[in-house]
Amino acid sequence: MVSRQETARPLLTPGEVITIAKGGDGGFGNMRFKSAINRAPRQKTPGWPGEAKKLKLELKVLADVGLLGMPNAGKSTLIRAISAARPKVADYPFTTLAPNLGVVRVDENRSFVVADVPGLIEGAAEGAGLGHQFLRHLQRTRLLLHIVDLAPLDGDADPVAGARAIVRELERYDRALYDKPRWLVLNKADLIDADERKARVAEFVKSYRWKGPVFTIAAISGEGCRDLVYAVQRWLEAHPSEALTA
Ligand SMILES: Nc1nc2c(ncn2[C@@H]2O[C@H](COP(=O)(O)OP(=O)(O)OP(=O)(O)O)[C@@H](O)[C@H]2O)c(=O)[nH]1
Ligand SMILES: [Mg+2]
Repeated sequence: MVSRQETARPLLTPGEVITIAKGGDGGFGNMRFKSAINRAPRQKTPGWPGEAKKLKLELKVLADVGLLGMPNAGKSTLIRAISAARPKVADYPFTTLAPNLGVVRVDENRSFVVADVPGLIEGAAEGAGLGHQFLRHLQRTRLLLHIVDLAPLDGDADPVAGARAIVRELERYDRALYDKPRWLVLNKADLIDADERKARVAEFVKSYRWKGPVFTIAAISGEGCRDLVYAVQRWLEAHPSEALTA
């Protein structure tokens, strides 16, 4: 048997109905054979079977903004700080095992949705850590926030190398995801002395060779989060979502 893999179209609106497999046909019954000389026909045709297909259904969450980062970077802490979502936060990697959505209410009439996904590590494409299976949930977002722990507890950890590794994984997984607008969010600023912060941020940006938007926050206390949230909302309003495709 020839196995054929095809991608069905996405279901994007509630209640949407599509035909995936055509139903069978019952064939002709005796009425069809009735005539003046054959008033009580006993003929029929057997009909034809319907199509049978094996389907793999995939759920992709819909969010405006996706959080991307290494385990422990503070993604779940950030979503707790800016929305009513209450994902678990803990000081060990891979606390988040499934995506969480949070609605960020900027004011009475304006809000956006953020998706917190499990952390990503180098080698995810080969299945390291939780692999990159959750990255598909970022495919429908419009803006990615790359959360980086600026003050890792492990003094030998290099945040710049870590940030590069994540972006490499992103590129390997899906070029379109890599090309999405991405902002750098440097977290855990509270762990750095106030008079050192500016220099540490500048040093990071320079060695990471980052030219895009950068925000410094302490998700744990909410410091800097308001500016970030307002900037995101403004950006989303300036870049209305295009029609959704697969
Ligand atoms: N000091 C400080 N600690 C923080 C900050 N943000 C997060 N943390 C701590 O960092 C640890 C990891 O935070 P999480 O929010 O669980 O990190 P995560 O990125 O969601 O991690 P995974 O779900 O494992 O990918 C927790 O102990 C948090 O309390 C911050 O701004 N400052
Ligand atoms: Mg988490």
